[in-house]
Amino acid sequence: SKLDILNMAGASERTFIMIKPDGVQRGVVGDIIRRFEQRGYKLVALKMLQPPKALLESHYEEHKGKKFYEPLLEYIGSGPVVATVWEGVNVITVGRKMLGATDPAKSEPGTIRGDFGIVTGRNIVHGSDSESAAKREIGLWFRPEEVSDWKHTAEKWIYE
Ligand code: IDP
Repeated sequence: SKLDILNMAGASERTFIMIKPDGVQRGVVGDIIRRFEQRGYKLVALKMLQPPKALLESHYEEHKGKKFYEPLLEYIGSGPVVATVWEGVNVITVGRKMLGATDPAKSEPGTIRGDFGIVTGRNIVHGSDSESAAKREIGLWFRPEEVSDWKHTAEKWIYE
């Protein structure tokens, strides 16, 4: 129906969520993935990798020259990360809410950073902050064939 189409609008929105090396070391990879799955979002790409420096330089290019830039590259490059792409209505905005504020001290309990982090320099997880950032970041971290198109059988129980 028309309503179904309306309520499904934006269902193909995608965001890039990365579990940082501290999230991996702290053993919260499964918890973070579980939160997005249980919310109803669809996992369309997932890999663990040791991020190459050039990739991190591109990913964080907007922060080049800031005082936290070098420590940031060292932190994210210090161990494997888990890179994921999630799909669903408003996933970019809702994903950022699920992450919490950049500074875990300002993140509400119940958010990922508010539950697992204390300081900005070890804030567990990354999430795209806009549509253009999401497109750019997904393209940086994944080849097109690494992103799966699949149908959620529960879709009609997640969307009206
Ligand atoms: P975001 O990750 O919430 O989008 P940004 O301002 O884009 O926040 O910063 C990117 C990342 O850089 C943060 O998640 C954090 O890891 C790191 N960062 C930002 N500001 C600081 C700082 O003042 N000290 C240490 N690390 C910082």
